[in-house]
Amino acid sequence: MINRRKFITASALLLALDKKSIASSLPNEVNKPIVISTWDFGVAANADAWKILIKNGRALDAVEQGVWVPEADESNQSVGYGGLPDRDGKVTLDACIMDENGNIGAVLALEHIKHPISVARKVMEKTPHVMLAGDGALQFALEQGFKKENLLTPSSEKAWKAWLKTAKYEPMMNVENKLYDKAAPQKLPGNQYNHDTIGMIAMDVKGNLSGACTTSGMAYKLHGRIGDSPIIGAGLYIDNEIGGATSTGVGEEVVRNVGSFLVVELMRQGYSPEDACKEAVMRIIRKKPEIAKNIQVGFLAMNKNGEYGAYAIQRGFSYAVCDRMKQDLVIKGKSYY
Ligand code: SD4
Repeated sequence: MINRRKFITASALLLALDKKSIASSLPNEVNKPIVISTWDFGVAANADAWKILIKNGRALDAVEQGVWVPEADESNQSVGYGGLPDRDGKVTLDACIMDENGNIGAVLALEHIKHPISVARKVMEKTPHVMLAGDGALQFALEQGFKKENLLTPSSEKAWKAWLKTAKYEPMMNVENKLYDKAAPQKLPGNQYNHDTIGMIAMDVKGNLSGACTTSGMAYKLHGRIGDSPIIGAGLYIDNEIGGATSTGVGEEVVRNVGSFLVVELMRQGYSPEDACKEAVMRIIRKKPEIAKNIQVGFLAMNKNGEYGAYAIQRGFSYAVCDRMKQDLVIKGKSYY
């Protein structure tokens, strides 16, 4: 008679072997499709991206459609329609997009167009250029059939007018327990809820990566100021062999360090997504510790296996993940402080 314990051990072994062989024969040892994006509001954006990914759609279409959600959301005062204006009361939008073939498109300081990400895609697909700025970007958008709209909502206008009373430019970031009041951002002094770009990275069923990044930038910035978000390599970078990265926070520090490109290159050297994000954050801190103490910068990254991670200077950075396992996962990113 077969000893019961031996039998159990043997079946457990078989089971383990079986799982292993099943896993290695499955095409999705790689966690795909998958989409990740910055901040809690990424959940809603990911949900729209997922609708495309789950139907075997292209990652590029998924990221474009995904970031449409915060771009159109009037209550979101840091992306697209309803974004907080610059110090002259103008809503100027920055966005970029990058596909699996290294194609890129960006718009900088674009006014009056609700979905700058789609204009960025048109720049990528319909022009020999990679970036269009200001009036030229608007002219191009109108030629492409985009509608001219007023993007300054009454609540953003009110916040700007309140800010004008002191007109102090003090970018305060999403620091946990200090300023973050999602329920009523307009209640913050001078409306300092002036952050929260959406950066999104997706991998489709074919294993191709694309990314999008879109923002109204730092609230009450100088007219014409450009942050990291529309700058390929700074606010976003995709390398279809390695992975992708995106950033949020004070763009000047990200641009100085070519942050997203750095994160991808670190992953190329074997860093995990989280470690790569951490090292990029540490560069910022090491170079300018006095500045870094008082600002927020966060990086989010994904590699070709569908592994992801993030790291920020300050607490309070979160990101959203949507894959076959879970569709509305929000993860608190680790941070230096
Ligand atoms: C910028 N990086 O314009 C953007 C703003 C941002 O979270 O991400 N805030 O510098």
